[in-house]
Amino acid sequence: MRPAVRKYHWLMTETQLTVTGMTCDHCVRHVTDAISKVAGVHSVNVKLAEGIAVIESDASLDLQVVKDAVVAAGYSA
Ligand SMILES: [Cu+2]
Repeated sequence: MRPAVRKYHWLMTETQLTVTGMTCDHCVRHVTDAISKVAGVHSVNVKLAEGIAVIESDASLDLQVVKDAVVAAGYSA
């Protein structure tokens, strides 16, 4: 693995966001799609039972933009 790749990985940040209003896997897909489109997001794992989204992103992620995306999709964050 090249040094540039490792350095990139060190900058990754994991953020947990509480998401309310999800009732089924369809909702999970909506929220996942919405958060995935936010700049800086690398991966997102939405957990229906816990009502959270675990987001792996650049350190520069703007959490307010993520929350706005969730609200725009029809849920609350
Ligand atoms: Cu649903």
